Amino acid sequence: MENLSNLDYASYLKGWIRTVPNWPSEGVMFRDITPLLQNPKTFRMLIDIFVHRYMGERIDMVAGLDARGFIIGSVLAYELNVGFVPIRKKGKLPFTTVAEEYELEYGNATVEMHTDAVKPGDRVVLIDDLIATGGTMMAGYKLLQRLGAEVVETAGIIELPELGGGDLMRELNIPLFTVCSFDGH
Ligand code: HSX
Repeated sequence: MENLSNLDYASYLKGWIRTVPNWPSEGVMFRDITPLLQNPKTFRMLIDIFVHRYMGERIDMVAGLDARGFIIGSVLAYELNVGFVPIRKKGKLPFTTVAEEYELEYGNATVEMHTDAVKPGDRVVLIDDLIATGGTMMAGYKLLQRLGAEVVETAGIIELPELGGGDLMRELNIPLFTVCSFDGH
C-alpha cells in the first residue's frame, strides 16, 4: 500500500495529470485532468487541498466556470456546506443574466451568470481547472464583482505560466491559488 504521509501532495497530484501532445491542435500540449478525477484517492486529495484552504474562512458561495470548474467546484461547495453557482458559456442559462466577453487566441468568448446567483457582499471562491491566458477566470471574476460579491480567491488546479494569465492576475491583485504549474504550452 502506498504511504501518503510524507508526500508532497501537489507534486503527487501533478503526476496524475496526463499531457496529450498536439490536442486539440498541432503544437498544443493539452493537460488532461481526467486521470486525476478517475482515481478516487487522487480526486479526494485534490478536493481536500481546496477544502483545507477554505474551511477556516467565511465563504458564502463557490462559483465554478464552465465546464471543468463545475466538477471540482460543486464538490468543494458541498464540502464547505455552501451553495454552488455555475458561470456558463453564452446562451445556456434560462433566467436573466449578466455577461462578460473576453478574448481567446482566435476570436472572443462570453460567459454568463444568473443575476440572482450571488448577493452583494457574498464572499465567493471562484474555481476552474486551469489558468492559461487568464481570460476565462478574469471574466468570471468581473461578473462576480459586477454583482457586488467579494471574490475571496480564484482557484485552479493548473497554471500554465508561459501563457501569462497567472502573472497578469497577480499584477492586477486578483488573488489566485493553483495546485501546480506546467511549463510548455
Ligand atoms: C480551458 O480554457 C480551461 O478549462 C479553462 O476554462 C480555460 C483557461 O484558459 P484561459 O482563459 O486562461 O486562456 O478550456
